[in-house]
Amino acid sequence: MSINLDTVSYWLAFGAIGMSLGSLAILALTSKLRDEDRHHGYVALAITLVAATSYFAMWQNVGDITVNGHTLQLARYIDWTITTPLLLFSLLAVGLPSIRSSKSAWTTGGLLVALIGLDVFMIATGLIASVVNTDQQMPWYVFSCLALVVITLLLYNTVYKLSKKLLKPAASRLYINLTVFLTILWVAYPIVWILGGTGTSTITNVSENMAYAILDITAKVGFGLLLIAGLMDLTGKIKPKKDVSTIDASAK
Ligand code: RET
Repeated sequence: MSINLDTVSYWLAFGAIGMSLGSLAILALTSKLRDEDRHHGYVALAITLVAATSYFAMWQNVGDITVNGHTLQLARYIDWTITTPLLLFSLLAVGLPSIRSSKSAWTTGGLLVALIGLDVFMIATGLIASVVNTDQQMPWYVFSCLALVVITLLLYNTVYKLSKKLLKPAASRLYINLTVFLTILWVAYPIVWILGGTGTSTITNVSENMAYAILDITAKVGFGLLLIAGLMDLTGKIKPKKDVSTIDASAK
């Protein structure tokens, strides 16, 4: 069997295998977390399992449609609609105490709802930009980018400030490190979109699929592993009591 790096199918198979192996690694690490902290691992696992399935679907050309002369992979947009809200949930679950123990349950819940609402709006308007005629694309692309800007501002400003107020420094530091990691990757998506077949076709179809596969594996598997490792490190520093999660034990 020969492996040809210069095909779309290679990068889709790479994505499916990467997400599957990543899921196994996340499962193994989750089993090492305390019971009180396992929810973080389950969310990370849900993210990589959805992505593994989506890559398998794209590899099999399930959900491919032809728009303006190029192939649009609907499975990507379904994947992003499910996994990006889960990623935002993961971040907030590290950056803020649980609603039960928090003095500001409505603030936490409100921020989560606002972030997820903006995120679904970002993916939906991005999908509209991908299917309308070329001369109608720009406003939808701009709406989507604006949502990404507001999400980033909320994460760096509102959520981080609250995190510093409610949690000990070691915990809010973990939150901001993960936020920086994730937002740098997120900003690359609209760049790939505009360079790829959905936008200006500046890069080849193979490069576009390669870029998304590498970004997706880093943003999902890389993020999940960093989150779990960071949490284990925090547990060592905070030394939480039984039945109290590490993040709740980090509350000031
Ligand atoms: C689109 C196109 C329109 C403009 C913008 C986009 C943003 C997409 C993002 C996707 C993130 C995906 C992740 C996947 C998980 O691993 C829809 C490409 C702003 C930010 C993180």
